[in-house]
Amino acid sequence: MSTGEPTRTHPAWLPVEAFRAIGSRRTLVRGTGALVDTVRDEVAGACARFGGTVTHLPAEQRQRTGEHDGPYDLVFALGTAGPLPAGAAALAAEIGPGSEPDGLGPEGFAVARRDGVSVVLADEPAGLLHGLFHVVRLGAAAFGADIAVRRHRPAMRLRLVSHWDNVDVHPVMGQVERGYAGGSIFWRDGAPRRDPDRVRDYARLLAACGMNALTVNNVNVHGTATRLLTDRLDDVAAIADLVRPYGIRVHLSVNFAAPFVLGELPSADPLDDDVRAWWCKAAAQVYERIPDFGGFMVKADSEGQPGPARYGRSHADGANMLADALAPFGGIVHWRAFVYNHRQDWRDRSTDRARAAYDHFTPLDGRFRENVVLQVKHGPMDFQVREPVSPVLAAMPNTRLAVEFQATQEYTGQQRHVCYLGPCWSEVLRFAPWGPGGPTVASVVAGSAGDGAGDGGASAGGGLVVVSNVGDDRYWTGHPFAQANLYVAGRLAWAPDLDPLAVLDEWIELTFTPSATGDPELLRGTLHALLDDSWRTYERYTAPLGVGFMVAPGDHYGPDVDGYEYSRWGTYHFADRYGVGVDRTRATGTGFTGQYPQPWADRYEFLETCPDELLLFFHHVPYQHVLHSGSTVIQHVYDTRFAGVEQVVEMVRRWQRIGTAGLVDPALHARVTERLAEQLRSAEEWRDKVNTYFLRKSGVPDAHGRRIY
Ligand code: GCW
Repeated sequence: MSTGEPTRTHPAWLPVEAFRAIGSRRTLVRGTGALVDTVRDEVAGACARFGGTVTHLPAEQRQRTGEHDGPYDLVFALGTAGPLPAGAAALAAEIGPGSEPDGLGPEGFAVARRDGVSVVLADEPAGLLHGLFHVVRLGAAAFGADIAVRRHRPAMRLRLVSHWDNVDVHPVMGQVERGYAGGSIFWRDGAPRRDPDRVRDYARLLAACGMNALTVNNVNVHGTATRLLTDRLDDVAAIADLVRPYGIRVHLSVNFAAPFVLGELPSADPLDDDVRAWWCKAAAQVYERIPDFGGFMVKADSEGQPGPARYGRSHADGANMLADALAPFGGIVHWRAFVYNHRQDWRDRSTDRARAAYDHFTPLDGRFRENVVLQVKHGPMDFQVREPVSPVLAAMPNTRLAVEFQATQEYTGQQRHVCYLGPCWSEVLRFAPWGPGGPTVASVVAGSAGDGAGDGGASAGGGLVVVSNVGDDRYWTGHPFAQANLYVAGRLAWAPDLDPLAVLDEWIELTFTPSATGDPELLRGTLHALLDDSWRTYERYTAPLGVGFMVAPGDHYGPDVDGYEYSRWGTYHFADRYGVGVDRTRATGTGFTGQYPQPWADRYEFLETCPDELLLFFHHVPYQHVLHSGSTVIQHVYDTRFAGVEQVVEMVRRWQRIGTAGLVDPALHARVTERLAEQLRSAEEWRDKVNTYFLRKSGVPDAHGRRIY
């Protein structure tokens, strides 16, 4: 049956309905600047729809009297923009510039409501823009009871979406590497896609969840993509022009060997003067064309990408060369820490991929320039459904560190499965590597963890990077619910202490407007129930207890328990007839536990204190080992696989009720229904293959006698 899907792109978390409250009020916008114009235009668009009015008085217009008096329900004002209506002026004096020693910062804003006027103040235009979306999120509440003064500043300065979009279609990876939402919104078959509306809408969505930067191309840079830096720079500039009105800066993934690959120099040695000069010239050209360009992202000496090692140079040498080229213009190098031996011999038990990033990078702490950000995947392996936090994040006090998350669901169901990652990322950000009460990962990457001990610019922090899950699909993300992952990434980058389930509700509230006749509580409750625990549900039917992988090699979708067991990728579970798991202890294993500071170095080292959910990441144990939960490992494997599938069955059932009640757009309902059917099929396949594998290996039957093949 055809789903009869409309062709218009889904508005995600910015449907017109989300602007009803603003659009039906009288708004004054006070200030000058391109982003102030964006605020005005957004409000004007909403007013055209919902009958309100907007008055824009640029800062220069100080003298003209009367107009600023209103009456207004809502005032957006830059601190320096001149006279305000009486009520707003009083609030402005209280919360505006000068009320705090360090002001509101380049993107911060303050909000308050009193005597029937809501006021948003900022020092800079970007702050007003973020303030606008804050008011959108508040909805009607922005115009109800008084709101006490509250200042909002992003915890992280750099909040970047990394696109793994290829310019040319890659023969294996396609147009978007690990993309599960169709083609690229930027590129098609070697050329720009030229869909300006789409790119503008995207920038708007990113701004509305708190992001401020993106890369336009894959970290694996091949073919035409290498030339984005040189003769294809116009294509990058065109994207930058489209996203700039929403405060989004463009960054570029570059090929470390570009001068060599492009045939311009015989080498790409970072200590060679000609190479250094080449990069300086390239950077200068980029900034001439794109004055607010963000910087370079580099995957070097990793999975076949070229890097400084070829010339016997260190990652610091490589990163610093690029940093020096960008420094005069204020650009940043995002240098990825995802470096490991991808040609390992599985017979070699001494090499541990989990150790690699730490072993490569911690000796270089303090040697990176201030405008280098070391970008660290949140776990030591590779975006598995459950991993410990990467110890690198706690081991480089003199380096600006960024944490990298993966919204594209490579290992978490490829946007066919519902898997809301907010709780996973929140756990990472709240993790306290030095023990409870100490600094968290969020404070490390925000640059607020230190005691000033670091002198390498670490206090600036490297922020948060998320690998995009967006494509040219009508719903942006294939699975409409996968939108929530991009949304929560932005919200957590802005405010890492937010409760991910509250963010989920916020996303639901913005995105889904129940039909006038429907039951909004049923809709909201169902959506919440489908997503809130979906990450743990996915974990329950896939690889157990932190052991990871067990996916089909290549496309990484679906179960293949031994798929990577005898491969070169360093991702093993070591199951035999006695037990399973990777011994990463200092006592008898690879010593990885020693990369953590205390108390975790010991907590992970000993069975008595290792958390259940990571047991097989750190230990090889017999099947009859008893977990803290009281269950044996083997029984836990069976129980959770059965439970996980049951939960998916329940999800399907709940979603059917929503359809019968006609609570959502039928096309969206159909899309989710189709994906849930596949999730259920796949979850059953995982359950049966994993259970059967372990029954055959261990010979231990299920205590409840359920069907295992
Ligand atoms: O998880 C792996 C992916 C690769 C990806 C790599 C990386 C872009 O399988 O496709 O390459 O991570 O993060 O660089």
